[in-house]
Amino acid sequence: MDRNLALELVRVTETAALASAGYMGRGDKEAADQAAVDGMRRAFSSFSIKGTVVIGEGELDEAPMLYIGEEVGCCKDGDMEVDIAVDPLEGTTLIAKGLPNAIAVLAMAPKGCLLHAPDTYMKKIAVGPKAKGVVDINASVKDNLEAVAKALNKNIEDLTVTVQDRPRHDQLIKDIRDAGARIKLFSDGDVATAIATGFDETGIDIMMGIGGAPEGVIAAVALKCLGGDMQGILYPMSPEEDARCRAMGLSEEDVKKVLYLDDLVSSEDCFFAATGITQGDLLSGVVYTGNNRASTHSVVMRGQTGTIRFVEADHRLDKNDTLVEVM
Ligand code: VTB
Ligand code: MG
Ligand code: MG
Repeated sequence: MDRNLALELVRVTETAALASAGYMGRGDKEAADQAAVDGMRRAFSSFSIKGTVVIGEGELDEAPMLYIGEEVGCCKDGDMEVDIAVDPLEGTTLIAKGLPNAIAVLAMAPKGCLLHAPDTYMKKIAVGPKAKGVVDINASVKDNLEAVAKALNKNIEDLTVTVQDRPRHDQLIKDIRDAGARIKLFSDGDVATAIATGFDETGIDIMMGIGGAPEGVIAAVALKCLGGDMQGILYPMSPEEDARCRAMGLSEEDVKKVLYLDDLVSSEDCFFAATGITQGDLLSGVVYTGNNRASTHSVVMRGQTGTIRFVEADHRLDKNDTLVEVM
């Protein structure tokens, strides 16, 4: 894929972030989400790819935009066929309350290279590049923490594990505490915390726990670009979720299989982009700087070369056609 697509991708996540940031603290998850979806979709319309959404806002009947199967991009002859995974507002509750780590995010890979994850939960473990190859999602928490501590040349007591604050993680949290590691609980947004494992300055070494399967695939693309590691196991928690797995042709046995990084995203030729909406561990949020301006902070990664770019942008809200249209 053309390396110039990286900047195009950032435009898309920036637009989604700017479109939804105004809803911070309004307590209206749906409106913020809709604004992000509208912004992202409009930005896609001038992006020269032939893209198909494989992870999106849901099935056509429940999601009018960025639904699974929707074609995006203004494809011209010769444009590359790509699969796209989007979460225009990852962390709707976070923005509704003005809490940290809401991001606009998307991932892209050649056609057929992203796992078509059913809309169920997924058990996940993610680590940065220094701990690549040492974790095993089926090993005990203690064994994984020992292995990561060794790889990072730290004591277990110095490790920071990030876990979503949910009752389903009570045992996991207890096991991490018993092993002696530090924990950073987060209320929502495990894409942002998974990515944070790839950057020393966030102080986050491992992300563990059960979150969304679609979010798992998106995070996996980032970890692939970063040279980190991630494993997942689908984790349906209701009969409806079991049915979604069956509908995608997955048997009970298939569902239990460990999904390695290469199963989640099977090509190195992938891209990942995220823009902060609220202030986060890695990315700043949207800041309204006055005089119709707003600043954004994004990260864009390319798997082929491993280049990671941080993009700080200053936007004129009244001059950008796409934004004027969606805001
Ligand atoms: C997960 C997580 C997401 O929502 O999907 C979570 O991956 C849903 O978990 O990052 P609950 O049903 O327990 O709320 C997010 O936190 C936000 O989309
Ligand atoms: Mg979403
Ligand atoms: Mg989400």
